[in-house]
Amino acid sequence: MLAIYHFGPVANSLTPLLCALEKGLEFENRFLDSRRWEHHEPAFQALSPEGMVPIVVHDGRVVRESTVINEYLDTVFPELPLRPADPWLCAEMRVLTKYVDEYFCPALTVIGAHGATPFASQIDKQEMQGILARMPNDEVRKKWETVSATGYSDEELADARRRLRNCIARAERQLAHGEDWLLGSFYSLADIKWYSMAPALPRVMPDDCNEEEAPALSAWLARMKARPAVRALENYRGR
Ligand SMILES: N[C@@H](CCC(=O)N[C@@H](CS)C(=O)NCC(=O)O)C(=O)O
Repeated sequence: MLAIYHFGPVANSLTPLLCALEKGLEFENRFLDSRRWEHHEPAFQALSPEGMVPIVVHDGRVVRESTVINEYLDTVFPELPLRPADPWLCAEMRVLTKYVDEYFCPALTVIGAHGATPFASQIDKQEMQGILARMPNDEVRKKWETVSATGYSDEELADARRRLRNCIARAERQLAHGEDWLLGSFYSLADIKWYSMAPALPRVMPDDCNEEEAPALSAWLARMKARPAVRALENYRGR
């Protein structure tokens, strides 16, 4: 039995959902409503002690970390492989997924979390203290402390945007080969990982991520959106 716990088809949660859909896997949809703080409930934190999504439970064992989860799924369910057989290409793929984990995701998180300021800042202060106290991960708690107070500063937002401009440039360079996918003709876990973040770019960076300024990335986004598995993600916005 395979179950995917997620916040819906966005950001890190999208990663295992899209992998499972691409591979045609059957899985239980365990949607958690982040706005109701369902990921802080004891039953979920028994599976995910950091109180974070996504996780998968496979045959009674928990796998955490979206990039690790996808490599696990591709190993355990080897049909329709999403990692290239060539070791060098596979190393390139892992450089691309690592970049998202270490650089792209943290930068986008600042902008995304800042966007939640209107939601978080209207929560009663005392209630928010209780919510913050239940957050086991210090970085996540610090983020919500910031967002429930003032949000991020102009300097922090500008720095996040600088990093996102680098991500756009990185994608343009990667796609300069002119083929369909990040590694060339082979659709891989790198495409899935980048797609967990990249759809936000035209919205949050409209001057930098558009067909004129970032033609290769824009065309790749359009190709991704046309994939049946990507379209099927819409079915996972709730329970
Ligand atoms: N490195 C982790 C990051 C997971 C992560 O940041 N998850 C976010 C959602 S995208 C989360 O659970 N946040 C909890 C919160 O904001 O309260 C992964 O790739 O799985």
